[in-house]
Amino acid sequence: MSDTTPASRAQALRALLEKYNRAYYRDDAPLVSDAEYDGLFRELQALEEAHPELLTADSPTQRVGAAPVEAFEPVRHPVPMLSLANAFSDGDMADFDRRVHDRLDIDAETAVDYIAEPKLDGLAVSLIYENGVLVRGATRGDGSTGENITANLRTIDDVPLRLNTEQPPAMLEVRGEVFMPLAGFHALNTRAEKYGQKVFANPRNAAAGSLRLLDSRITAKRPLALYVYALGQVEGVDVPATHSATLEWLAGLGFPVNPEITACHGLAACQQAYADFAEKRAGLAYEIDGVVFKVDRLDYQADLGFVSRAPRWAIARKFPAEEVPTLLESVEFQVGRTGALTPVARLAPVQVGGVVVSNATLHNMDEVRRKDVRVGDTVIVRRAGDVIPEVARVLPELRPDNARLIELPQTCPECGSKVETVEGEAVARCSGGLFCPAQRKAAVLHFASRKALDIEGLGEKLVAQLLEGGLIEHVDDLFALEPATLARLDRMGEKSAAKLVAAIAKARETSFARFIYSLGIREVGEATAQALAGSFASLDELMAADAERLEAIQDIGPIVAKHIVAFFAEEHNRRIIDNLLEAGVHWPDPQPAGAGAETADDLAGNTYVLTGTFEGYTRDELKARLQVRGAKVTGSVSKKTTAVFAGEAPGSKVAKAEAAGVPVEDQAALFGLLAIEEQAD
Ligand code: 9MJ
Repeated sequence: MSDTTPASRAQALRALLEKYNRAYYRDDAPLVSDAEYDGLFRELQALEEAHPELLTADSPTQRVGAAPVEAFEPVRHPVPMLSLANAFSDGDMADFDRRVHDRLDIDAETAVDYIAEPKLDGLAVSLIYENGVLVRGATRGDGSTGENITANLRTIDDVPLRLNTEQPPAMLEVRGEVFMPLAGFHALNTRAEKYGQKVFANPRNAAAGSLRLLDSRITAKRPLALYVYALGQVEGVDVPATHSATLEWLAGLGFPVNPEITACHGLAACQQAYADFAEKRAGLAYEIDGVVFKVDRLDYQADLGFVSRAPRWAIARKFPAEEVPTLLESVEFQVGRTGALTPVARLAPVQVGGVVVSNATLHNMDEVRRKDVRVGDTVIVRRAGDVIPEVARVLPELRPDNARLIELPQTCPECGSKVETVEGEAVARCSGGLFCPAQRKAAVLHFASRKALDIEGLGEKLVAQLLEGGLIEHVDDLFALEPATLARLDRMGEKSAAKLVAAIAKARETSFARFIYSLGIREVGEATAQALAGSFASLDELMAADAERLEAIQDIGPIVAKHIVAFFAEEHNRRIIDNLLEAGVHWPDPQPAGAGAETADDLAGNTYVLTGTFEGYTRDELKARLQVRGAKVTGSVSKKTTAVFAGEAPGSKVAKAEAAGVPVEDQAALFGLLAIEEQAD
């Protein structure tokens, strides 16, 4: 696929990582996220491990950081300031714990005590106190030589200028992280924007940039904070026997120690602490990018020692990266329900946001061209939260000579029909309509999906078998399926066949809105289907509506109206609808006009949050019902939230609402508002 050799790849990676390093360390202006850097760094490390002849002395893998800039005086660290090895999974943590046991010769059943610390994303600093007085403050630099930034560090309120003790040690070096809490960061950027000054990309840059200003009067105005977490060189005092006792001792001397730090007895407690911090993360006043675990006993730490870049007694468990580089191996075009062709990237599998991703959407050809994506490229894959993975951008520096342009096929890859593109529209479509098996399959899957008729067990493989075997042609044929016919299918026993038939039978009883949604009319999503169901007394009335009548409904514009009219004008669609009704698909009569105020804007100006599960309705359905009436429904609680509706097993949003003084209401209140009768079953 690519004429990249390991040697040329290693060289390209080294050059790119050097460039990123300079931007990060020297200019405080990172070009890429840490996760992106880490991904490329690990690729280079793996290449060098597999091909040791490729390793060069100046490879970025052989260095801790970058050389210091010249403006500040270089200072040598009496004890090297090392970085931390990373863990990305429970498995990595278990390996770490096992290595600790093995090296210390502790049997597997005996739990080791660890300390879990939020991993701050700021700038590591060293503070040296002679006879209790701050004499020098420095950055980490490359680990052995940093920059003397004493004047700047003195301006930070959290940095003690004198130790809080009558008997100070002759020499005490304390290490920690200077960071910028989020509130200060946002305020700083707001002000910078107002005065046309430099806006920082993230709190880490802002902290680093502020600490390395040549004029400490400006640093003094920056909202910087400090948490300490380690000792360096110490003379003239006995230090405590454990890391936790050291932190307490440091707190007593006047240093700020993060109150979130917790003790973990054994591996399982560490895994739990990680999960707890992941949950807490969004509520913290500062950014963290993981959790650092340290062996508590300092004698154990001394026995464990160091390996190349990092101590063996500590590990940083990183939160899953949401943007990661990987190789784009090929592109295929997927045909959707409406015939739309979506370019899908087939990728070398990578962990993104905690799951393995090997496919990502490229959206459409306009996006492919705008991002200049080519087969053979190293691309950045992004997956934030629950969203589907996408190719965010390309790393052009790593493009091999034989990278291939991506071209839209002239004919549908599924049915061979002509592919049509409409001037001014990004989407290309297969013109085959329901002749195209991919469109038919997608239509059946949509009909059976959770938000439509919700037929449990009718998945992709089964639908493909039903269509290919000629057992169904369209959605209405589902209701005629017999258990005996189904039982003959691959991987389908009598029991599961009977279950599927029962699930199909159950789907006959539905709601007007779900039925409209299930038809798969272009541009008619759940909210539009709800709006339509609320605006028409019957299906006949909806089917007879012209564009003008439809456009009178809130949120329905001329394009959607046109698609609706065209759908019901199609003879074939009317026949399928007749067949569905004949097969017994039904729903309760709509509310008498006026009762539900369905099309009124009576909830405009209100913002609601839904959490937990509600009887008989998905959160999306309820959200649509609120939206139709003008309300806003959001995913997170803020002071602007009118109320939080909490169903069964609600999440942390209830606590957030209570803390913010936002009213919390129950299912009955929500159903009352929406005029939904609570069901007896
Ligand atoms: C951060 N960044 O929060 C360490 N760190 O300990 C914490 N970094 C560290 N500890 C030894 N909490 C080397 C680095």
